[in-house]
Amino acid sequence: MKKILARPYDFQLELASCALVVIDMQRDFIESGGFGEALGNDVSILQEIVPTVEKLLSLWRELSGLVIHTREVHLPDLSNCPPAKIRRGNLSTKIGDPGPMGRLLIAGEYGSEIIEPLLPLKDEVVIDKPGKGAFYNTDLGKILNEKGITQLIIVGVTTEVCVQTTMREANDRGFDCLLIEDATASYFPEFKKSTIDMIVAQGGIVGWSTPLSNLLQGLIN
Ligand code: C5J
Repeated sequence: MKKILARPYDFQLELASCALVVIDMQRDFIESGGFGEALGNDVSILQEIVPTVEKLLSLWRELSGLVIHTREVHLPDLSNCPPAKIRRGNLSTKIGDPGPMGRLLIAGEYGSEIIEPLLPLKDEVVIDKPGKGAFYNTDLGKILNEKGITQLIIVGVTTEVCVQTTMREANDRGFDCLLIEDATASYFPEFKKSTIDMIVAQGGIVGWSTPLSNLLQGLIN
């Protein structure tokens, strides 16, 4: 058991029961010309966390920890896309529309792929999810249970949408989640801060949060 300094109190990490979940580090959210930019966002703010996620990912691989990647993608005919996701916002550019990196958030398109520095290894699990949360309409829960995982280290984008939704879904399913603060980002820095505050409030009502430096420190002790 490794003691990790975290908010609201120390996280007791058990490597064999803990998976690293890397959420939606896809071109569509992080690079220019994707879904995130089509919604009017500045994607450079998400790019800032890439080196931190990369550092954690290589360390986790060295430790032989379980790595799970997720992608927010939909089938080309949109048959698995919750209809509200297409309707919502009355946007001029919607999921499935063509963009410079292919159709937005559609499986198989260039923009839907995970960015180069964080590409999954052959044996790593990649969960394609039609919802914001990674448990909704996916095999994630089954895979984690089969592998005896009870703790999740969570990183990725965006903090208040897919990261927070996944963390809440995981929490309700009994997983202890530790969010790595400098390995998650939002297009809205104030939303990131509020999300972290909400997660750790009331004794960790959703989970724990800490910077990567504390995780690294705890792992070497
Ligand atoms: C969003 C996500 N923000 N991965 N997706 O639509 O957070």
